[in-house]
Amino acid sequence: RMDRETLLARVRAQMHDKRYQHTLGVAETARQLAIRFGADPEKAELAGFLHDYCKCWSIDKMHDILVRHDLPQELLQGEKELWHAFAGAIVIQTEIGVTDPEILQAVRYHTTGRVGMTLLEKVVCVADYIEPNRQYPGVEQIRDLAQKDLDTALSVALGGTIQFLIEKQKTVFPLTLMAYNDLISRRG
Ligand code: DGI
Ligand code: FE
Ligand code: FE
Ligand code: FE
Repeated sequence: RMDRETLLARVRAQMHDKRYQHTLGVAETARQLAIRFGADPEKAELAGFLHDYCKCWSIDKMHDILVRHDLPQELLQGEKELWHAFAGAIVIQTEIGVTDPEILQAVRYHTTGRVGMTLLEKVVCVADYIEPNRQYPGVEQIRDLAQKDLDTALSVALGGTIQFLIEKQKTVFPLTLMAYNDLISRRG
């Protein structure tokens, strides 16, 4: 396993300063959420630190990765904003040496979510929505919910994203919609 200095420098080199500040915020927030809800804090912090590894990569560079790993056609034909999550899960294996499937899944699904998300996946996804540098209408409500109810925080967050996409007349990726429905339909 790569030493901490090298890991920090490697991630730092992939992105501009603002994105790195967000990355540090997600890592710390994910660690705190993991402690609160009983996930592994070390895994949460690492997944949070790596979640946007490819976010600032060029479309071409991400596209190359995705076609070489035969990902679903609907992903390649769809919204490019989603690519960094799927590319990231591949690239952190080869460039960082991450093998833990739980961490890889948390990175892969941090943007869209999916049906049957694990606790670690939820922690990273919610941390991405509420880390201290995030500012958008409704973020305070999601921060409050994340103090006690992770599933509700996540369903409100995904619901807000879906609403935002509809307002902008953008496509909603099937996984995003299915993740939202899954969380809502499981509510007791
Ligand atoms: O990478 P971040 O900016 O930290 O956050 P993210 O990975 O959660 O989301 C990146 C973008 O992806 C965000 O602007 C919203 C967009 N997005 C999320 N789900 C969908 C989506 N865009 C489309 N078109 N469809 C989706 O289902
Ligand atoms: Fe992201
Ligand atoms: Fe960027
Ligand atoms: Fe992010």
